[in-house]
Amino acid sequence: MKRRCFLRSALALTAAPACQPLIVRAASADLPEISKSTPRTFPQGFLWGTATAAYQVEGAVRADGRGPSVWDTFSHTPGKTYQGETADIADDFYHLYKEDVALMKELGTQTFRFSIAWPRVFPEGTGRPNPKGLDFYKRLLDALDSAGIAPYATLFHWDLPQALQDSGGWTNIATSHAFADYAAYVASQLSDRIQHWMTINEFDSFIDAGYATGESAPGLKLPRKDVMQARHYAVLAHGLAVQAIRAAAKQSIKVGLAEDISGAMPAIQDAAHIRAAELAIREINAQYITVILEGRYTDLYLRNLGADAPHFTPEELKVISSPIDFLGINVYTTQEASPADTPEGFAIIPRPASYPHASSNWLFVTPQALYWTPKLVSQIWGVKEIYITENGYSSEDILRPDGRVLDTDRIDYLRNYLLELHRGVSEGVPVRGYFLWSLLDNYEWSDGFSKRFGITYVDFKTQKRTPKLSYDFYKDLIHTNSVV
Ligand code: GBH
Repeated sequence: MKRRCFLRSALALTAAPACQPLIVRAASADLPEISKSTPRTFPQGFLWGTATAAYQVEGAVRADGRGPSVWDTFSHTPGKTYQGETADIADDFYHLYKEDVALMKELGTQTFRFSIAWPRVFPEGTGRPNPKGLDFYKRLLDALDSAGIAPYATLFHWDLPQALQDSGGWTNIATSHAFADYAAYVASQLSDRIQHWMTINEFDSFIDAGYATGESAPGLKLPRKDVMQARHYAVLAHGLAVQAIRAAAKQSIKVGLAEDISGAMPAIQDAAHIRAAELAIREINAQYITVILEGRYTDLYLRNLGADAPHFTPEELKVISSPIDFLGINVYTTQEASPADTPEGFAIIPRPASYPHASSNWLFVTPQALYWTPKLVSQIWGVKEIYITENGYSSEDILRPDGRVLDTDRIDYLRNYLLELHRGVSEGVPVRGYFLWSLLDNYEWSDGFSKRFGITYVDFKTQKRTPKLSYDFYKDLIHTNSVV
């Protein structure tokens, strides 16, 4: 490509026709020698996928007997979400799933992570199942099957049936048992077609944000003691569901969960900082992944909580730590740890104000998170099978008059993160697959539609899908199984 052409189009976004080649994807055979000579190739069989969640994409909130969830209530309450936006329609994935599976097929992904909406299957949370609700997932599985894409299903991605919230939601142990019953039922119906199951997605986002800060559904601000108990009932629900899924399964299946582990990485790479990051990960996640993998709350966690510590029994801790087959971790960002002369033995370094972030201001750009988080997790707990169940970037995407979305910042983010993932995998960190969040722009919870995470642009008025430049980037990456 001629340099003059590059400069001209870099200066003026509306490229002159002579510069068209700039945005035409090169066939891999045309790649310059330098790329060919330095491919960072992933192991054969490494799985590439995309991820979504029911409430964020499905829409059709009243179709076929679906009951209301806490997110319907929350998003319809004035002042709770960006411009009062709800996911009543979202991406209308409920009706357009075939088109979206075709997008996955074209992309070349081998896997798809989605969630099953509890209120579609049990509109009241418990009681009589609603076969029509489950039928949607059967249709989706049919479409995935014909496209040769393996399903990875999450049973709970924050859409708690409102009826359960009305009797206390996660502050009531009955919800943990209701979740296990729901999990058993779905596994009995779909385990012949789904091999990989995740119980729960990201505890912090529906417990701490839902019951303590009130930023997420159900939007409560309860006393600390109640929130600590809710945390305990949520991990208990996970453990009960692990057992229930295994008992109900019709074939040999694998059970795990998807957790946004609060990451920590060494601020600089020396032994003392690496040790500090290990201590930090274990302690900051004491209430969730640590108790799940160790079967006990850390002393420090219980001590710091004092009278607000949760009530629990040894039997419950056994259930919570039921063996899992794989660990899914959602990796967006991380924090830097350094050694400290305190009981914790580590300190988290406050972020400088100039720290770069995505369109979502919590999403600090830390490519090394994809190296350190899985590496430290496998080091601390000896986890043998890890999936990156989410990683992605919100960008101020613009649909240009020529119909393209040139999301170069997302490409840069993905390339840098995946180079770090490659570094870890090459060293033997047992990551088996990666799910990009997300296939589609979708309903970003309390941020409504204002934050776009997709590699496919969605016009929420017309439901038209437009693959972004990052879709082409990911497609090439999957085809070559390498980051270049
Ligand atoms: C995931 O959560 C979700 O699983 C997914 O549904 C979501 O769409 C996606 O990522 C993108 O957000 O207290 O201001 O620092 C992301 C995890 C979101 C958890 C932001 C922590 C912190 C907000 N996080 N949140 S803040």
